[in-house]
Amino acid sequence: QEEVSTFVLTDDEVKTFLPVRTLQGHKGTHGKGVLVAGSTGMTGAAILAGRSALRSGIGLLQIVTPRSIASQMDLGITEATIWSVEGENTLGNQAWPVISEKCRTAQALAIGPGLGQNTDFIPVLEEVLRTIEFPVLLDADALNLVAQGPEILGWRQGRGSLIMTPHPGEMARLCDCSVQEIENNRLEIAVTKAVEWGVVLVLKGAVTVIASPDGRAFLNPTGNPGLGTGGTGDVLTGSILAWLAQGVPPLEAACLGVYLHGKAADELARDFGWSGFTATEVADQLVKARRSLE
Ligand code: NPW
Ligand code: AMP
Ligand code: MG
Repeated sequence: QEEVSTFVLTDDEVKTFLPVRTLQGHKGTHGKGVLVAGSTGMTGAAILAGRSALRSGIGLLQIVTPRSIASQMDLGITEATIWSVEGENTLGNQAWPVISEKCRTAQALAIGPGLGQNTDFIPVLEEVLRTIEFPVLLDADALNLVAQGPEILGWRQGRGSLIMTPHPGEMARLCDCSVQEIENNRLEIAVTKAVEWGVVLVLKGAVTVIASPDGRAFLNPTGNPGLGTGGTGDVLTGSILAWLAQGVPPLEAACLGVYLHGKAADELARDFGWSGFTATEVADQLVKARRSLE
């Protein structure tokens, strides 16, 4: 059995991943990201991811969401533009033309928070994997749809990079095994799958593992059990999307997102302890967590 090279993230290392701003920078140079998220009953997941992307400094955010929740999204996230897709309460194959159009001028794409699991969306995921040349992040229900046929990940080979952010439940579905098997062998499974699928794999949990397709693994020392509350994973997705859009390379963007997300929660824990802060507060704290590294 080969030994895995592991590294523990530190303030000093992670701060070197932060993008540098110039005096001339504007919303056009601070990164344009597309977020595909939300369905009836899960508007919150899309709003949380969007809010977090803004708190992580994205220049322009475009959200693709079903018509059924578009007006709620418009009110729930003032700064983003909302692009609605006709059809059901959950995005299906009609989403592709809208996503493809919005991606023409973007630098990063994230799909999944509160997406729902309409199997008509699977062909859209195939198109995304096959044709989008910049970094793509898959989370939540996008991962649950991939789990129905993980061979579609093969479409990505030789194209832009792919980042996946499963929690242990989603990872168990992707690997067709139990949550216990994942938890008993987190590091090795994360690295094996990152290499096999050729992706940056973020296996979330009490010590999140960020595994690189080259076989290295980074362990995240920040964060606390207060993060065990609805919506915090959606916040992580929005933050990584923003770092990708700002031009941070995929592995570094994943490390930066995970580290700052945990650091934000640790700062909240100073006031509140390990419970009772919300995903919205974690998103809003991200900006101070970043500031503390500069
Ligand atoms: P168990 O119970 O231990 O066997 P799901 P979801 C496991 C959206 N959201 N360690 C655990 O399994 C998301 O974006 C919307 C160990 C648990 O039962 C998705 O689109 C919100 N096990 C959708 O909801 C706010 C762990 O996984 C199961 C684990 C469904 O996502 C909430 C749960 O996972 C939510 O973000 C851990 N650390 N973590 C909104 N306001 O709109 C998870 N598990 O079934 O994939 O459900 O994560 O809630
Ligand atoms: P999700 O299940 O997708 O909402 O994601 C939950 C988020 O909370 C992930 O970023 C996890 O790493 C984080 N998290 C959950 N429980 C803990 C814990 N006990 N310690 C540190 N982070 C946690
Ligand atoms: Mg989640």
